[in-house]
Amino acid sequence: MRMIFVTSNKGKLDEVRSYLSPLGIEVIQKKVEYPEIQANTLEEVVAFGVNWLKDYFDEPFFIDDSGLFIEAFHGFPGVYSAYVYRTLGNEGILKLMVGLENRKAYFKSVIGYYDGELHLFKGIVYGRIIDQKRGEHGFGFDPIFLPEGSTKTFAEMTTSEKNKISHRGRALTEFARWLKENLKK
Ligand code: ITT
Ligand code: NA
Repeated sequence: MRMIFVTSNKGKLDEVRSYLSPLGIEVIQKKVEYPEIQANTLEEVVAFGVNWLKDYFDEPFFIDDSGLFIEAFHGFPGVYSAYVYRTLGNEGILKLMVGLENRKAYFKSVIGYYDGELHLFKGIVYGRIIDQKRGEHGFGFDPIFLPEGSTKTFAEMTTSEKNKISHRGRALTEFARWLKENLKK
């Protein structure tokens, strides 16, 4: 089957394809800019986005909204992650964190799938922000994030290694499980 993924982020697309194509799902990218409201949670951002997009397609589609939540900053950048990545970038985050002992952070991903109604799938991965970038793979904040129990940053992992433990990989696991249950006729 084929499924529409609305995103402009190539890194997300690669991860989603790597996860779903072995399950027989062909992922079609659509770059439709949808409004990302300033909300308190990723779930609200996703719900608003899906609602805005739902009349745009005549077949099921999904979106992914993600964020990096840093404990010492009370969860910032969180829902503002895309803006902060564009403006401060990894170097900016590292500078803000110089001298901070509490390096704890987590990534969260919320997938919103629409098939006439909205279904949400979530994944979280805990870890820490290291003090220098490491690795060339992945995208976004991957070079500064060391997941719990790992010696490699996300940027030092292959896509499939990252998918096994990442926020998005976990959300995709939930999504795939749901599809398997609900698409069987
Ligand atoms: P869309 O078109 O799918 O909305 P986006 O890049 O705007 O793509 P988000 O709104 O979800 O995505 O913004 C999240 C920000 O966090 C963005 O700057 C990403 O680069 C970053 N990010 C999201 N997932 C990440 C991951 O798995 N690893 C590293 N950084 C990530
Ligand atoms: Na976005």
